[in-house]
Amino acid sequence: MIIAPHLCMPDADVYYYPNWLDLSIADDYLIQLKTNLAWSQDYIRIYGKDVKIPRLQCWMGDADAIYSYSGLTMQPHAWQAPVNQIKALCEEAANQSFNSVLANWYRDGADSMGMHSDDEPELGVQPVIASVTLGAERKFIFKHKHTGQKHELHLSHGSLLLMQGETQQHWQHGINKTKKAIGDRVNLTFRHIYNQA
Ligand SMILES: O=C(O)CCC(=O)C(=O)O
Ligand SMILES: [Mn+2]
Repeated sequence: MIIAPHLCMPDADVYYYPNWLDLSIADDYLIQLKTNLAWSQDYIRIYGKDVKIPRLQCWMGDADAIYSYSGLTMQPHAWQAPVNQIKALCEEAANQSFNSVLANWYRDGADSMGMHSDDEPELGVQPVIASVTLGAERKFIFKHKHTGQKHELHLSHGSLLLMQGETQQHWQHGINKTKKAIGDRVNLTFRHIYNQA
């Protein structure tokens, strides 16, 4: 089956490229990222309570790319290979420059990401977000903020998901926990932060 890269979703502009990376290169990237990134398990504030986020993460970028969400302010780690190599590939695919990336490590099916939009003010009005998957396939759920319409995708090893235009304004996205015995997954979401000094 051939999957068209542009997804058929109203009020959105989303492209999905499975097999975007050569699989042996994607295997190498996965090992390098798990070994070399400064992973931490951070806390966010939800309804006045500090809650451990259900995954590991690492914020990387230009020195002034500071990002805040849910009460957590992240200072960037300096760019390192192979993240900057993957960034260059994403910039070519998206035809846009990125100055930061949020790396997420889902250790198993118990790790997840709640439904949200990447719509913080520092991401600009119509953010372009390039999201690369390495490792276990996970179900990625889109939900329309007004109609409740859902669109599900299975993000595969070496794939690229591009979200742009009005997507963040009208849709939320997230990754649910699963009881299936699955391996781990590293995701890189490249962004451009505009609140630079
Ligand atoms: O892991 C994913 O595919 C989603 C990551 C995400 O939505 C984010 O970092 O904002
Ligand atoms: Mn997101």
